[in-house]
Amino acid sequence: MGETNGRDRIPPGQVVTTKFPVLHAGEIPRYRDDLSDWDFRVFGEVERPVSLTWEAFRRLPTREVVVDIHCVTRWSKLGTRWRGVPAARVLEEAGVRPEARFVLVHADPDYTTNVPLDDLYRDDVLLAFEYEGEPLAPEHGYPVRLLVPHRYFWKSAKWVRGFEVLREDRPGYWEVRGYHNEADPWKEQRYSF
Ligand SMILES: Nc1nc2c(c(=O)[nH]1)N[C@H]1C(S)=C(S)[C@@H](COP(=O)(O)O)O[C@H]1N2
Ligand SMILES: [Mo]
Repeated sequence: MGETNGRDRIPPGQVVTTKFPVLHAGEIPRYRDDLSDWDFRVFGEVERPVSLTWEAFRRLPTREVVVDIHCVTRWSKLGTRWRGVPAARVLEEAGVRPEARFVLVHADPDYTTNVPLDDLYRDDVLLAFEYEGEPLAPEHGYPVRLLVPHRYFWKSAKWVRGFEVLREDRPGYWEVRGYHNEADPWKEQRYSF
């Protein structure tokens, strides 16, 4: 699938790779085998702040998506297959307040990235736990990463641990360091300077 009609699937300035580069700041986090030290929190502008255990998270309905991903360092990967819980589903657990507009995504180790709340209601935005039919590799975000395929890949936080629901936008780790707030690959929104 990936390579057919590849041309119009490649945003400006990107090069297709069949490899899967690994990029992150800090060390790969390690979790207990039973993931008893893992949870997923939804907090901030919500009716019922929640903290989902691994078991509770895995009871939620899942979906599979096949999407193209685009890294700001200029590689794109076509037709990647992921399974996960729709991000919208965990927001539903917490009940988002009507004033909310943005989400600061929290991840290990001390990583954050910001997205508009509406992004998380898209069908292909997942809290992904499988890549190509296998659990995520530690270096790609095991046990769970956010997948936001319509924005540059730094918004797809690996080792994701929570959504902080906000009324006002708050820039994340790379966004305060000069990466573009919107990160739309089709508009080449790479940096803010
Ligand atoms: N927790 C965490 N997630 C992260 C990062 C990070 O430093 N920490 N880096 C981001 C960046 S800059 C990129 S390009 C992608 C890389 O994902 P990959 O290593 O699976 O290709 O992860 C994103 N998610
Ligand atoms: Mo990146």
